[in-house]
Amino acid sequence: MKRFNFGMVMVFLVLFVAGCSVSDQKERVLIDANSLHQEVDVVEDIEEIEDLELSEEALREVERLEKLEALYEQGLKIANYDLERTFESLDLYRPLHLTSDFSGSNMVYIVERGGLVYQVEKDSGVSDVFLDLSGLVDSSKSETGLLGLAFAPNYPEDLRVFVNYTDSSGTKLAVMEAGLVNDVLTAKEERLITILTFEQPFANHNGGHISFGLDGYLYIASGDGGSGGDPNNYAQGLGNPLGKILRIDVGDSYTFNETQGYSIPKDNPFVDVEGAMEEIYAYGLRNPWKYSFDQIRHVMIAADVGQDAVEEINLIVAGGNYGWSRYEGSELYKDIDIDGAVEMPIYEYRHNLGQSITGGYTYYGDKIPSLYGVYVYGDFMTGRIWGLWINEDGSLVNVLIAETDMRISSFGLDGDGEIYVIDYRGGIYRFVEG
Ligand SMILES: [Ca+2]
Repeated sequence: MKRFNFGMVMVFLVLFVAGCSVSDQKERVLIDANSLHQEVDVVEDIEEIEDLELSEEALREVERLEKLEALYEQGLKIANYDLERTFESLDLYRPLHLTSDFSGSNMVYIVERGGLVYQVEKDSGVSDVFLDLSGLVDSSKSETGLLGLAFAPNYPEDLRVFVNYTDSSGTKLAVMEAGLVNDVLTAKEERLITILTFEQPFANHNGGHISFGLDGYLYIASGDGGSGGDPNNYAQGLGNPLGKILRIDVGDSYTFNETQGYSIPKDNPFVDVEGAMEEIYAYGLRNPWKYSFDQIRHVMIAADVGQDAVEEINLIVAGGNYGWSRYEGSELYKDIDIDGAVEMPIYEYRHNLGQSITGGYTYYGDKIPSLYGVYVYGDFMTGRIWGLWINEDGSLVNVLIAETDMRISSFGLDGDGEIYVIDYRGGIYRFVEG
């Protein structure tokens, strides 16, 4: 039986009680703060904590804290890596995303900018077309097309599939339901409903990554609208959706989208702020090209592509201003006045090492133990791949882990948390410890 860190559990329980909402009243009674210390005194291991009848959510949190403690105890262990081509029979054209439905299925989904999504059985490599939006999207410019894909958090009980794409009118976030076509579960364009749309003043910097957060809300990355240097200072404006991370609540059914579209999470940072779009979660970004949620550290990490000099990695917090276009990375770019404090990047590199950052994922899979807990990211232009380790005190270790000749358009996770590297020229790769 695993021993458990009482201090950590106590801190968590106190925080959990403090953070309870009205709907959590049952839990609040069960772990009433007055009796907390007595309860903790008798708890000896995780199994006994389960006997306290904590909610599933609370148990998951206790489990996470145990993993977090083990992660920092283990520390960083980098090895040598090779990259091995996979799914070679797939003839991909400009792939820019790979994801899973996270249902325990054996499938990964690969997104092409032109609008095709393939579902690939990850062990056999057998593939089908899952979705074809090539008739809808405009992929005629280098940064336009089908840019994001996310499955409902409890897929396939909830069969919704979300996409983010550009067409001639700008950015569209849309939803449809998957259904069986010739015995293959396939997303059906016919029932595609657009739930959010905004104009793109220029063809470049469309962001486009969409993903559900650990809170169940849908996050949407948007670029600053394009051109160069954000000529209209969109990223700093709270009245527009450009240069932002947006966060919306899409409910838990297709009917919700059909009738309500989406709603604003009550704790979005700009709710009831005059002149601000309530969808905004964070701002001051240039072209966030891939963000992800660290499942154990519980942080949101976004890479933001630089203009002329600096590529950056940011920890995204609610209401955070990430500085663009006054700052490029931590350097002054343009002398404009901006309000309030700026969240500077946690890490940045200059253009001698790379010219277009591609954000990745924190690895928690089984196959490459030396990458456990490491945030893996790369550069589209130079093909370099790095691992960033975040210590408990926030200090960082950044290690070059591979030099490739790829155009790295994305990283991706399958349902087991195994990581893939996507070469925009058509290849999918996996890490192998060398
Ligand atoms: Ca910034």
